[in-house]
Amino acid sequence: MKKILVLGSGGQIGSELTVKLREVYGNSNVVATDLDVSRLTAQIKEDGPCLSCDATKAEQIAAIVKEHKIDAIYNLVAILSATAEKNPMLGWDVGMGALINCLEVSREYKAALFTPSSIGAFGPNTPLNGTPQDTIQRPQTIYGVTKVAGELLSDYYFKRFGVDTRSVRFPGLISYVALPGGGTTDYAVDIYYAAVKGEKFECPLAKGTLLDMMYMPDAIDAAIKIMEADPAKLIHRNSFNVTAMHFDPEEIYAEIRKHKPSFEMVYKHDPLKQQIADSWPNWMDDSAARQEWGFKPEYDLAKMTVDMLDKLSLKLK
Ligand code: VAH
Repeated sequence: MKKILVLGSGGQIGSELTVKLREVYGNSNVVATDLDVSRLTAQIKEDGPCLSCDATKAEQIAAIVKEHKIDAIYNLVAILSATAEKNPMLGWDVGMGALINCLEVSREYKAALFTPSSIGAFGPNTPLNGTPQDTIQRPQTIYGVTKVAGELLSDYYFKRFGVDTRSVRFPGLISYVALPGGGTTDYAVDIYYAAVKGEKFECPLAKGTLLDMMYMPDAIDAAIKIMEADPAKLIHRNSFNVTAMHFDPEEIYAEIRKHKPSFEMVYKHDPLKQQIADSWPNWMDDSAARQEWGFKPEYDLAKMTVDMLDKLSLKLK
């Protein structure tokens, strides 16, 4: 059975991806790591191997890959868009430092490597509606620059050294397990928490701000499915557009009010997040992912809203 290393198991994606990987490959075959292991959920700590790992230090990754005979690395280490914009060098050092280390270790130990990209890899002169798989990418955030650089480096390592690198451009991810941190799309998570807590929600993005979004279960399935895909069928590798829905604040607000009619939202503009969101696609064309490796999300806004409200009602009671 494959041995998997997850870098960033304490983050929004890692908290759920690690659990699902253990279901697929077996608890003892998935090594969960984070810079701060106290961030790991109790379930992840109990179910399988957990280690501290600073992904900006190549020797720490290499030691784990060697000792555990790792076949595939999921590199989830990044500083998200809005936070990185406040500290660009941190965003660059963490995002690119972790990636180049993973690429070199993968090359040396012949491990496959998954590193998520993002809609943040596009910029204001990218076609915003039906954003093509192959199109101009001139992002204006340091997060976006690291994602484009990451896509190019990952493709380079595949072509130059045969490293099995694969990636998807995630939209905004919505989940109830671990809170996101410092993302432009985080409002789409925070709004559900406010609704369940009975609080008025202050939306940082303006009415009409369309963004691609995905429920975390679909993101987790996509991350695993692409790594299990037949390499002979992959025309692209780094990185596939994937999306499940797109909406603006009014649409998610209206969907929640179907279940919580008294829920209130007001707008409290965040200029930085608005500027970032305005430079990202309204919605992407993800036909390449669907054709080359069978990407097929299960959740739309209505189905996600029912599940988010149910799960948060249990979590927050
Ligand atoms: C962010 N949630 O907002 C992340 C993501 C597509 C957005 O990369 O930075």
